[in-house]
Amino acid sequence: KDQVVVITGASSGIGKATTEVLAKAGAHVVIGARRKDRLAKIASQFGDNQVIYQETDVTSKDSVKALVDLAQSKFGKVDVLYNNAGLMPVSPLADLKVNEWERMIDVNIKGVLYGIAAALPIMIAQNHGHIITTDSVAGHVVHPGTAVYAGTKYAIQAIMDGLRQEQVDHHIRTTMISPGAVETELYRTISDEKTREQIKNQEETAGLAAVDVAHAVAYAIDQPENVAINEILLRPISQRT
Ligand code: NJP
Repeated sequence: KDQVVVITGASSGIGKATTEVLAKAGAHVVIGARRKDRLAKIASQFGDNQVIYQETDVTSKDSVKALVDLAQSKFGKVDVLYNNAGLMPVSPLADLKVNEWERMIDVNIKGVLYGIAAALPIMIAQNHGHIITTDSVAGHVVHPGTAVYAGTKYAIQAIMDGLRQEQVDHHIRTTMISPGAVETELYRTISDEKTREQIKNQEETAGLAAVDVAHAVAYAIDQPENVAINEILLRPISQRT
């Protein structure tokens, strides 16, 4: 398929796996993240110009716009934007890790808004598009320690449903991919060592593989144009909450 897909947070985990699944199926994939060496390695698995990359920091709206514009200038259209970059430095509110709260808001909420701002004018002009974001089971339930992280994912639920309702006339589909535990590097963003080890152990024994989530993304993209899969919620079978 000659679809053009832009993915943020593609240097590891879900973004990397999705890049590989979609590129293997024939899509042109434009990938961004801060770790350029990782992006280069992922792109090098594929033939000329199938996967292209650019160093991207989603906390900068210019940086996100430059990534989306690269797809448009290189391939002449943007069919799908997948806002996937995210951080999860969870901790109890009373620990007052205010800098980490701000980073989660900057990446998990503002980063997604910058993606929407970059892609929407292009998709409206095309009268066609698909905006996907990685939300979470944490966009539906909160636990002690996850208040701010869950808050960012709840916020995305509102933003994406607003986007959906506003853009029906321009045929822009929206999808939230909402996984439970996935075995990725996300735990490295947790500064509290005890919590990090707890979560890491849980994920190592029971998490989904990143490629399982990638297949959910591919499913949403592969639907006929009039079918909008607005959310896919998927947990490893052993995850209760
Ligand atoms: O984690 P990881 P995941 N600018 O750490 C990038 C959600 N989720 O795949 O910049 C640009 O392997 C970072 O790249 P780099 C989660 O909330 C996960 O699990 O090079 N990119 C890397 O590519 C998140 O939204 C689980 O460091 C930035 C990527 O983000 C999404 O899944 C459960 C960036 C993170 O990859 C992908 O995370 C769940 C920035 N400023 C939801 N900051 C789970 N793993 O259990 C970070 O419900 N990135």
